[in-house]
Amino acid sequence: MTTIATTPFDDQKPGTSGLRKKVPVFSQPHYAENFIQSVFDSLDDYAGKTLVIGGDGRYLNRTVIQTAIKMAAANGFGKVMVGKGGILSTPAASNMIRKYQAFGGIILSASHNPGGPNEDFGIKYNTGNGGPAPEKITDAIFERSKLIDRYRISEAPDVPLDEIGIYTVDDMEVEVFDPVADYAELMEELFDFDTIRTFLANGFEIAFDAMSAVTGPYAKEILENRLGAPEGTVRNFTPLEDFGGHHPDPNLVHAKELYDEVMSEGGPAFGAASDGDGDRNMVVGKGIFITPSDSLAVLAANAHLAPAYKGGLAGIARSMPTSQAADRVAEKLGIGAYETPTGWKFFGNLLDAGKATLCGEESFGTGSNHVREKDGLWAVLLWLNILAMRGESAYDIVKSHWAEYGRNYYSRHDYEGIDTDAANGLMDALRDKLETLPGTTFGELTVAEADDFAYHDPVDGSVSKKQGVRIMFESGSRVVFRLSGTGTSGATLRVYLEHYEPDPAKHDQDTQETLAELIAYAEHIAGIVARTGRTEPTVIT
Ligand code: VG1
Ligand code: CO
Repeated sequence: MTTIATTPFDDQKPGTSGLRKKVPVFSQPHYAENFIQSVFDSLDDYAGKTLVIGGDGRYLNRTVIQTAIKMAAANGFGKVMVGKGGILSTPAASNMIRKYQAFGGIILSASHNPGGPNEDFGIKYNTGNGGPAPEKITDAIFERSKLIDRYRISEAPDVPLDEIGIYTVDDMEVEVFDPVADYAELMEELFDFDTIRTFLANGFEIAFDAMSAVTGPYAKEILENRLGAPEGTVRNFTPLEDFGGHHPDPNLVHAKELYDEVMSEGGPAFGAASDGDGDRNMVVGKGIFITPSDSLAVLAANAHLAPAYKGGLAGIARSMPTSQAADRVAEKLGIGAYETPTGWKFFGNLLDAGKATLCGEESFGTGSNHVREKDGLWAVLLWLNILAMRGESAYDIVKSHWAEYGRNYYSRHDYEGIDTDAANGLMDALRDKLETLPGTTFGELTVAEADDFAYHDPVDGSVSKKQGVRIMFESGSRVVFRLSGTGTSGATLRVYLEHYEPDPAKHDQDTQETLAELIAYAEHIAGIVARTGRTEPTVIT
C-alpha cells in the first residue's frame, strides 16, 4: 500500500449522474484517483465491507477499474465484486449492490455519450440501497475533491478481469463474476417468461438494438436464450470501447435504423434500444413511436398484468420535465403521484420508503422498485409482458390509453454545445421574469403560474432548489427550461414542451405542429436565437 501525494482539481463536481468528463481530462495523472479517493473520504465505516465495481465497457473502463480495485484495497474495503471484463450495466450494478448487501458501488459510465480516446468517460458512486448517491454525498465528494492532498493505492498487480474467479489484492478479496446471471434471474422473477416465450413463439417479432454498448450480453441471454427470440433479434450486441463510433443514445436520431425497420412493411412488430450503460430504453411499436413519458403512463396503467406488480402500485414518480400523462394514471388508480428533479437519485427515497413503485423520466428512463436505477431491459420486458397479456398491438394499446386519459403531446428540444455564459444568461433572465409572467398572454396561451422548481423531499425533508424554470398555462400546457448536468463540453439547453389534448378526435396530429405555439412562446420568452445564436435545436426528441 502506498500513499501518493496529489493536488486538487477544481472541476470534480458530480452532475446529474456522477462526474463526466472527456477522456483526456480523466487521463491526466491523478485525476481519476483524486475523485475516487474523494468518494472514499466522504464515506464512513466501510472498513472490511464490499464494494461493487463495473462499467459500460467504454474506453478507459478497464484502466480505471484496475485503479479503483487497488484503491479499494488500500483504503480498507474487505471485498470488491467486479463484473467479468469490467462489464456491468447500471441497473445490474444496482441489483448486485442490493442482492449482496454491498456497502456501495462504483459505476464507470458516461451513459448515452460517445466513447473513445477523445470522447466521454464518467465515474458515479452508488450507496447501499443500490441507487445513485444523494446530493448530500455528492456535495461532500466535491468539497473533499477541492482539498485532497493524498490518495491510497495498492501496488499489487492487475486483476485478471476476464477470468471469473476469486483473487486477492493485498488483504482484500476480489470476485470476478458473471455480470448477466443475477440480473437475468431477477428479470425471471419479475415477469412471466412462459407467457412471453409463447407469445414470441407464436410469431410476435421483435428487434433489439444494444447499440454496441453494455446491454448486448444481457439482451442476448434474456431475449434470445431464455425467451427464445430467434438469433439475430439482438443487434450490435458486442460492447465496444467506442460504441462503433456512434452515440449509444436510444432516440429517434441515434436509433433511427431500428425505428425505420419497425416502421417498414414486413418489419418487426416491436422494437427497442438501450443506451451505453443500459439504463435507458426506447420503445417503438409498428406505426408508433412511444414517447418515454407515454411509456411510463402506459406501463403504470398496465403493470398489474406482470407478476411483480399484480398487487398494484404504491405510487408513480416522474421527473418534473416528464409529461404529466403518468399523473392522470395515478389519479385514476387513486395512488400517489410524485414530481422530482431530473436525475434518478431523487427517486431513491420514494422507492425506499415504499411511496412509489414505478418511476420515469422523459429522457428514455423507466424503472421500478426492483432496483434503484432506471432499467432499459426491464422496461422492454414489462412492455412484452403487457403485449403478451393483452394480445393487442402497441399501437392499439397506446391509442386506447389516449382515448381513456387524453394525450399529452410532448417534445424536448436540445441546444447542445452552446456557450456556457450565454446559457447561464438565458436562464438568469428567465428567472428574473418569473414573477411578472402569470396572467400574461401569448396567442391562445395564458400563463397560470411560473416558477423555478424546488423539490421538498417528502421522506428526508431535504430541499433542492433551482431545478428548472417552469411556465404553466391555464390550458394545462407547459414549457420547461433547464440546463443539462451531464454534458462534457459547453452547455446544453433543454426546452421541454407539453400540450394536453383530451379530445380523441385530435389524437392523430403531428407533435411538432401541435406544439408550434408553445415553441414560438419559448423563443419569445427566452430569446434563444439572440442569446445562443442557434436558429434551431440540435436534437429533437
Ligand atoms: C440527462 C437526462 C436525465 C437523466 C440523466 C442521466 O440529464 O435529462 O433525465 O437522468 O441524463 O441519464 P441532463 O442533466 O443532461 O438533462 V443516464 O442514462 O446518463 O445515466
Ligand atoms: Co444511461
